[in-house]
Amino acid sequence: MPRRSRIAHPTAIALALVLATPLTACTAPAQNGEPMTGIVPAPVSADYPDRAPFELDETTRLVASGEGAAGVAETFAALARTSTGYPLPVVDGTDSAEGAASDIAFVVAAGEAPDGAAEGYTLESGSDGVRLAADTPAGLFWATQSLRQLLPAEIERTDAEKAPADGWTVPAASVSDAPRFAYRGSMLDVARHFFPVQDVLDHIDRIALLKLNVLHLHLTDDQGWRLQIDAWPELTGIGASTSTGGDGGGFYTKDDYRRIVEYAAERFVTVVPEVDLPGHTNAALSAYPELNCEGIAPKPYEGIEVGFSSLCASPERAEATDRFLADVLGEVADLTPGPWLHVGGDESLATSEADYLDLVRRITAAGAATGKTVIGWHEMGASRDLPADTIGQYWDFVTPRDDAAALTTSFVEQGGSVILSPADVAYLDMKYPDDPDGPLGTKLGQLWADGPSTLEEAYAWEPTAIVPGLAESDILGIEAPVWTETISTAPDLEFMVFPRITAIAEIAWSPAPADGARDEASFQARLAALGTHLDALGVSYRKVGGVPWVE
Ligand code: TNX
Repeated sequence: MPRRSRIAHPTAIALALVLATPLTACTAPAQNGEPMTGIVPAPVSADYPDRAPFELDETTRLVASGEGAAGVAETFAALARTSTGYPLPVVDGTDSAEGAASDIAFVVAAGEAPDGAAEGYTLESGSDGVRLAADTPAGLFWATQSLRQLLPAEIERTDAEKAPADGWTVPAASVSDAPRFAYRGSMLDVARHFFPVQDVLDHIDRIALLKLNVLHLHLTDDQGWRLQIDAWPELTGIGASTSTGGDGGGFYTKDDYRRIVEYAAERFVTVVPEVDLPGHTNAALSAYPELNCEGIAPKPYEGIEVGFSSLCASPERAEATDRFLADVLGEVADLTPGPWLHVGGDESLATSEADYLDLVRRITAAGAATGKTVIGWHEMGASRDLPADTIGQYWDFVTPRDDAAALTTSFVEQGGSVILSPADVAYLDMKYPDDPDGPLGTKLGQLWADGPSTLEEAYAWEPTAIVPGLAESDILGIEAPVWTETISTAPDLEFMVFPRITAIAEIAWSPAPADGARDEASFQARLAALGTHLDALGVSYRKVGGVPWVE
């Protein structure tokens, strides 16, 4: 086969930056002892032998073997066929011995993942082919995300007119990988501003590239109710008509929502729906007078205050409130194949302490009655009546203030676990620092969580060092929320989310650094390579300082 010239394309330049392999070395150069790769989040181990690369060409076949492998290969093919224009047939490789040098093998089989890790995988590439292997389809899918990042950035292009890469090569590589945490989340607030289905699908594709496996959708808040509920039609009839800033409303029909869940599942992303209760409920209260203690519906709300609304705990409203809880949480759970149901519980400042404890007991019981494992923001740890396994989501700072740490350990004491979202480093709606193209001084972003917030801060924290007494095994995972009071368009969302979410993804996936210090230079170099993929995807990320972005 004629060798195509490998003229530098942006990814090649970026990879050259990070790989820059001396001719005599058998692995890529180490920086502070860590091998450099083009993959974000950093794999557990990755070697780049000084061997000829793999060349994907018009004869390449995707050879699938094992349960679920063909589906993963098809998802990869859908991306790569568009950009390469090659047929890339998915063929059954169960009985074939040797693949061709131009083939990519997709293997699901017991014993393939390092240490049997459920989401682990191996990736081998070179002039004799590519082999992706895992114990589970999920692991195999994460292998394809690494492959995606090792290919030229043009692999992401969906506009066929754009020039193809000068050679669809993958450097010779040997990767062995598995995640640190099982729950690696991105939270999107679709309540303060509504985001149409396509924006959510795009977001899912981008977080999957980073091996994040949870999309938490904050579906309800004071400013809007965003999911059709058949038993309570005015939740969307009235409650979905508004948003923050008077920017109009919107909601997902059940079919819309199923489409999101299905698209996510194809990318091994679990959707966690959140119905925020008992505070953050003005949209619901405005739709149904009987949910209010006074029996009078408040006006819809379009501001950015928090902590002024509450479900009613009084016995006169118990029938309506409990029916509301059972209907809403039941219908949401029915739309949810995943194991988790988030019931909020944060900032219920208009609820007395006694009422809060009563309502949390009823809310979490109604959540657990659906068969799902309940998640709540850390304030819910004030209750000692939580269903077993209830998960607390910590949103205070890297250094806990007030009683945030005690409220969080309460979940573990009651048999549950914890998701960490320290606001000062993991809230992606915090402003970036001021610089010529930064949004300080614009309406984009907030400052309350010790903002502004940098990429370095998003990268520099260690999950086990936040809440004293929490063991690694008490931490289900970490999550980066983006609240959308100030964010109303997909480009603005992308600008706030990227690149800081890549730091959160690396903390969630990559091993804890042995000496406690993350290798920022390695991260920044790999992020520059990833930037070329984000460019090809059309993501309007912020080119923060300190990263050698490829122009
Ligand atoms: C806090 S922290 C909130 C949200 C706001 C966000 C803005 C938490 C669980 N709730 O209601 O949207 O700050 O950054």
